[in-house]
Amino acid sequence: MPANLTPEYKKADQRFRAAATDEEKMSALEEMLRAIPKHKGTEHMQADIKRRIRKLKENLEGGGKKAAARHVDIFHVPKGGAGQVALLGTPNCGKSAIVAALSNANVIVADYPFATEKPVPGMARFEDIQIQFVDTPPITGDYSAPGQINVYRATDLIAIVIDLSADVLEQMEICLAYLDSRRLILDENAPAESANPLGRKTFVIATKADLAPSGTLDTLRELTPRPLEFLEISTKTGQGLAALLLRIFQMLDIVRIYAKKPGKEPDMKDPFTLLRGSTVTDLAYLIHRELADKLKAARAWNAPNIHPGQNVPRDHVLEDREIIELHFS
Ligand SMILES: Nc1nc2c(ncn2[C@@H]2O[C@H](COP(=O)(O)OP(=O)(O)O)[C@@H](O)[C@H]2O)c(=O)[nH]1
Ligand SMILES: [Mg+2]
Repeated sequence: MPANLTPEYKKADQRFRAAATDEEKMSALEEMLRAIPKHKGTEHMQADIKRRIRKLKENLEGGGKKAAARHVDIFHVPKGGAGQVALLGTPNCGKSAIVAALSNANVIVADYPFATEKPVPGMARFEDIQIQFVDTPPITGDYSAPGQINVYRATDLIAIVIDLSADVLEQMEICLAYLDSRRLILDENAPAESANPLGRKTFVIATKADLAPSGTLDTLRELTPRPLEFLEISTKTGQGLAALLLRIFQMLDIVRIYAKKPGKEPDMKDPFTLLRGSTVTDLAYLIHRELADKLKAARAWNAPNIHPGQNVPRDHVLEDREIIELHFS
């Protein structure tokens, strides 16, 4: 039975992953528990959420003593932009070159391994939004930095980076073993009983296409024991970079909404981004928590099946590129 998770649940789940403090985590977990559809198919997930709430409570209650010893987690990358993609790969596979090619982040691209020691975020522009890429230290068959897993747990998308000019099957095996052993791969088609609440959407960036012996990607695709999507690029020639950003935008499953004040032109430069399935109420909440309760009416433009400027109800589901005018009491 599929879990049929609602946008409310997914939103709370995103809040949980973005949470920087235990208090924020607690509030998000409680919301997840409220929003999760209650049926047999989600019992496993409900139990998992309850277990995490219990553990967090213990932390919070014991917090008085431990507070002074709180350490800085260099693997906590604050989220920015409309969504985050964390790279995963073996040494020298080309992770830093990807972040360097797509953003102005100050990453080190080097032909020696382990040049990247901690995660470095960089912002890439896609049309009128920013997507955050996180460059990471490499993993090998027997080593990964201890805190690195937190980057992947908290991110929106995991990109396995494979160097097409090296041993592709070995790299894939190392990356999949890393993710599998930490239950990080999300199989969206899995039945809810075996659904993995810690899983993240994962895809593959096959890079250094300019150096790849012909047929390498086909072999990799055939021999990868998972239904992963492969995107082929070269940071040297620029091949595939635009397509990569477009697919990432689609995988993030977000909509861009332009807000408009009554009687004013809409702000077309800086859209709000929300998860697909979000409503007018969600937009109001995002703009201003306190004002959301005072939302009286809304009008929409640029929406399918809606006349320009037509009134829409609070539960109107937003589509990408809609313009919304909110009226508060
Ligand atoms: N020809 C070619 N070389 C690349 C490409 N991407 C990265 N490199 C080279 O591969 C080496 C390792 O790249 P880097 O991004 O530092 O790898 P990382 O260890 O995964 O961060 C560097 O010498 C890069 O110049 C590519 O698309 N084509
Ligand atoms: Mg690097």
